[in-house]
Parts: sequence; structure tokens; C-alpha cells
Amino acid sequence: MTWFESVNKIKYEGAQSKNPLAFKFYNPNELVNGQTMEEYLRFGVAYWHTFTQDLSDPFGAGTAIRPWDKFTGMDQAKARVEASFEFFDKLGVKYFCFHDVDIAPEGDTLRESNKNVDTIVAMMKDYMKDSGVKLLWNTANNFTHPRFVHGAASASDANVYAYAAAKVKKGLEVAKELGAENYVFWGGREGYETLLNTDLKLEQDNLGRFFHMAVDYAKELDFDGQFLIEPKPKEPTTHQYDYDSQSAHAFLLNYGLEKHFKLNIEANHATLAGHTFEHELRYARTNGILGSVDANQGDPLLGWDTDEFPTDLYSTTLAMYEVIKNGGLGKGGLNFDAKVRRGSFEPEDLFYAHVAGMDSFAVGYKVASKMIEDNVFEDILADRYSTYNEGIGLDIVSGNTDFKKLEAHALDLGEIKQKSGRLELIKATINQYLLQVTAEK
Ligand code: XUL
Ligand code: CO
Repeated sequence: MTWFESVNKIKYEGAQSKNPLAFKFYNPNELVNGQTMEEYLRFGVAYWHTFTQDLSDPFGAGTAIRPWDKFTGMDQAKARVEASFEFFDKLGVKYFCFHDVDIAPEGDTLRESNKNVDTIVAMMKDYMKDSGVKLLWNTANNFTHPRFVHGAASASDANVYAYAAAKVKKGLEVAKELGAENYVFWGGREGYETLLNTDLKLEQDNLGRFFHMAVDYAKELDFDGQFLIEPKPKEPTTHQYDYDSQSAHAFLLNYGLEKHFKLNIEANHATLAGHTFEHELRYARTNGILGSVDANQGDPLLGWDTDEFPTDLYSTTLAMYEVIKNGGLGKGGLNFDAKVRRGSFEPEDLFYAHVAGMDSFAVGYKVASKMIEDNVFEDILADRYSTYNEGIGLDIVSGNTDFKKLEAHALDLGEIKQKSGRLELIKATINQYLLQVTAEK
């Protein structure tokens, strides 16, 4: 039985290929900086976007044509597992990610839902063993069901809090069972709509307690995966507690959780927060908390999370610069938290979309590697901040000065000669690297 009959294994054919079902830039076995692209890029497929959702939006019904939709319930869930591993194999992707509700239908009670999850997890375990495909991360969906209308780990009702905890407990057991490399917390309902009915302090304290209990339970299970918080500023709630990497970091520090968590940075969440993708990555990296990436892109003309497949080479280049400077992503990876457009409803579109995303990150990786090899940004920064290498600048960065000494230095300085920021030259240089590297055979 095959689920994607019209598609064969996707191969690398090079930049000149006209075959839409071939990689133009992602060459899994090509060595970049001494590691193969496949080893380094650690691409992951998001189960929810690719196998579960139907492409409906708030104004229109689902459009997706999915061969497994001829089934329902557990039969459909099992068909999805078969189809997904065929998809991973044909695409050559080694990781995937899921929420509990993506893989198995919910029952009338949590006990029943867990039973369904167990059946699918057992099936996945066999498929993972046979294929070598691994679980990058799993998570609990504590946001879709109406019970989470007022939050989950920050709920106004203690019973909902307990329910959310029970789902995460199960999620950690699944993570352990499947050898997940990470466990993700995206707080979809952890935030609030209005302060008029919200006890912000209690909700945040409860969220802190929740994360500590998760850490404790992981220890008890001997689960050694990395814990990740995924910041997002809004949608669904107006004020999300994990607004961006900086506020998530402050939260971790506030509640003594900084040793146990890193961040999963998503491109579209960054832009919703009014930041660039690379800003979020840079903040996380320079604070030692860059854990993993949800690789997608937003639509700058729309104010919501469009979760598009990444095709912007400028963005993938600057993102991969941060990843390389981070020394790679360790246990993390590049998860395509991205969905095909509602109008791209055919099964083949799932392949075109992933090929586009993988090629875009491969280009970003190669261009960023070359720029790092040539010290492009390093030289720019060294020159721009050179006054900190000697004299008063060196005193400042070595903590060897105070306001009186700085005043003594400043009083008779007169006019300070500034240097140009050279922004247009820098952008032209990036373009040059992009064009050169993509032109190489
Ligand atoms: C929502 C989002 C989630 C998380 C996992 O915007 O990004 O899919 O990645 O819950
Ligand atoms: Co995400």
C-alpha cells in the first residue's frame, strides 16, 4: 500500500534541475564545515500541519485532499502513521514532531484518550525502529479543547490546571517511550484577554509551579530530553506570558527554571512580536538558551500566524548564521511548523512545500557558512566596536571605570568622529554571497 503513489524518493539534482520533485540545493550527503547537511540541519516534519489538519480557516471549510481521510477515528489515525513514515522516507527527513491530539482521537475521558495515544505510540515505535526516523519533540495540545478556554497551566480553574498537568505527564511518558530528543511547551492559552478578570501574579506563579513539576517528573522518568519553551506574543490570547525570547528568559530566571529550559524559536512568532527571526535567535543564542527552531515564515502584510513554508533566502541565511554561531542546535532541529496554503490542497503540495523549505535552509546554511568563513560580519563588528579595544573603551568592557573617570574622559573630548554604519554596503554584500553561493555547482 502506498499513500503517495505519484511521488518517488526525492533526490538531489542540483541547481539546474527542472524536476519539481528534486532538491536543487539540499544535498544530504554534502559536507559543509565537516558535517553532512543531513546531520547538521536536522529537519523535522510537523505532524499536525502535514497529516492532521484539513486547511480550514475561520471563514472557510477544509480543502485538503488527503488519502487517509477515507477512514475515521482510530483507523484514520493508523493510516496517518503509515502515510507519515512513507512521507518521511520519500523526503529523506529524519525527525518529526507532534501534539497528543494530532496522532490519536480524543475519547470521552482522559483515560480513553490516553489509551488511543498508547495504541498509536506503539505503532509509531515500530515504524521508528524500522526507518531510523526519530522524534524531535512532542507536546500536549492544551489549547484547542473548550476546557482550556480560560487557560491551562495558568487556568482560573484548578480542575483545568490538573487536567493540563495530567496531559503533560502523559506527554512526558510518551517522550520517554519514543526517545524524544526534546519536549516542547507552547503556552497557547497561557496568557489573558483582559486584566479586568485576571490575577496575573497567581497565574504566572502557577505556571512556574507547573514547569517545576514537569522538571521533577522528567527526572523521575529518567527522561533526558531537552525542555523547550516556545515564545509567541499573541494569538490566541491578547497577552501571552511567553511574549518573546527576552520575556520567556525573564520568566525562567524569575522562577529558577533557567537551568532546565531552552527556547524553541519560531520565525512567524518573532515577526508577530515585532522582531525579526534573527533577533529572537540572537537573543536566545547570546543568553545560552537557543534550543531549537520552528522553521516557517509569516506574511508581513497580515497580522496573524500564517505558518508559511520558509522560502525567504535572506531570512534563512541570517537564521543559519545564528545557528552556526550557536555551534549548531544540539538536540534541537529545524521543525517545519508550516502549512501549505489553503489553495495548495493536493497531496503533492506537501512535498513541494517541504522541498522548498529544505532547499531554502540549505541555501541559508551554505551562504552563512561562507560568510562566517570569510569573517564578513565579524570584521564589520570588529571595526564598528574597535574603540572598546583600548583606552577608555577597554576600561569600560573590563569593568575598570566609573562615572567620575568617564566624565573626566568626556569633558574635553570636543566633537566625536563617528563611523558610517555602511548598511547598504552590508546588504549588497549579503546579496553578493547569496548569488555567488547559489550559482556554484
Ligand atoms: C502555534 C505553534 C505550535 C507549537 C506547538 O503557533 O507554533 O504549533 O509549535 O504547540
Ligand atoms: Co511552533
